Amino acid sequence: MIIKKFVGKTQEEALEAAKKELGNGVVTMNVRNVKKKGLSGFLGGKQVEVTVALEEDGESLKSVRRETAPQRAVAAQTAPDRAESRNASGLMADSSQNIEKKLDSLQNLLVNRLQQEENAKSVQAERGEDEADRQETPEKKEAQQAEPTEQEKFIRLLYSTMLENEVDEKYANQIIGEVDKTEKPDVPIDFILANVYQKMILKFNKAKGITPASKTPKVVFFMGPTGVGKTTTIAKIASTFSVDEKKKVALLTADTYRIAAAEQLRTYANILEVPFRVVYTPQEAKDAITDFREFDYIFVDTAGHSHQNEEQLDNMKKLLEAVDGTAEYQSFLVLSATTKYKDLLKIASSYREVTDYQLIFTKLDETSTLGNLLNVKLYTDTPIAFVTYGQNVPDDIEPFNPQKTVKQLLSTKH
Ligand SMILES: Nc1nc2c(ncn2[C@@H]2O[C@H](COP(=O)(O)OP(=O)(O)OP(=O)(O)O)[C@@H](O)[C@H]2O)c(=O)[nH]1
Ligand SMILES: [Mg+2]
Repeated sequence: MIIKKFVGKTQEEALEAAKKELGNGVVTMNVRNVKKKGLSGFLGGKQVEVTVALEEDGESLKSVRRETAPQRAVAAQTAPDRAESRNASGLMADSSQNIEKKLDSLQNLLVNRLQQEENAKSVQAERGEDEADRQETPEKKEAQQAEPTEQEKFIRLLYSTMLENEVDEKYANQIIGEVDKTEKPDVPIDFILANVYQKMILKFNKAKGITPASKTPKVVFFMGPTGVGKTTTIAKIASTFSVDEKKKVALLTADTYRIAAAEQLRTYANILEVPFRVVYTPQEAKDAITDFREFDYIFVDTAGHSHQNEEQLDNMKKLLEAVDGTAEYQSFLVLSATTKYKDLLKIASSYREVTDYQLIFTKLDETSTLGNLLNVKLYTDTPIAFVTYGQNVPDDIEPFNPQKTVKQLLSTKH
């Protein structure tokens, strides 16, 4: 694994430099704002620093082992000099030490827990020993030899932490299985953690998000079960695009099942001062899109469906077909992080029959386990574009941040 930092005026610029140097396979591990060096920094000049990782072909802990603990201690001592050196493209020298620092708190948590479990075990063992024969028996010796190594214990702990966070056993096994167990005896624990962390980030992949149309307008559909937060999410996104990015936005609702639903979106449209229209048929949707052809984005709210209702899913299909050919469109499946795993899979499958989509997860504030984000991503092979974490419009939404989520998936609540 190669870990490097790149700086640029924007995140995109830094990432571009990373891709130029390391290729398109780079994974963003961390993003932070940094002060510019020199006078411009003193005057408040800012830059964005992106830490990326690249997994080399066929890499496993085998290659990580090349750098053993004593070597890394030397690297740590020389790191300040290395961090200062830059090449012409603004690239900062490799500093895997820094990313380890980021993971430190996570590691401390996990190691503490490992320690606690060990202590509990040894107290139990001592109690047992008092009563049992203290003589060394062959069975005892064998048991001692089979004692797992620190690394094995740590991997087990990572695995059980994933399960605690409701990552499907199948996927947790897959991730842990990719960490080469046979080569681990003297691999430092922080490398195992960095490796698992990076593998999980890779699994999440990057969503395209909402992209501009080559020829305006871009029509964006939001679909999903009832009450997951479709309308609220549209309001949050519409606000970002129209207020922050100064784009021309129009809102449509095809949710004609409930009068209140249309009124809810109309209210948001009024606040944002953007046009709004209710469309009752696919043809009306088509006409509205033609009328709003000068707009950058048309966000379309749809009625909450039961994924078992064939007729409603069919109506959704007809709506998309009507738009196809009139304008470029994208679809988002809005799912609540509080929905049961099995139901999420059923919902994701039935909407897949309707169209391709990206995912939005809502109500992250209402659950303490985020395993389903990874589970549904891997089940659908569809990246997550946004997450929402509260009822506040427009604040409680952000583009999906895999780094943050993976840290949560590897964090223990004990
Ligand atoms: N806690 C929390 N509540 C949310 C979030 N997003 C939406 N809500 C709330 O969930 C409820 C339903 O939100 P709506 O936006 O009306 O959901 P919908 O999917 O449009 O619902 P239907 O149109 O009835 O299918 C509202 O009370 C929202 O404020 C979120 O991220 N966290
Ligand atoms: Mg709604």
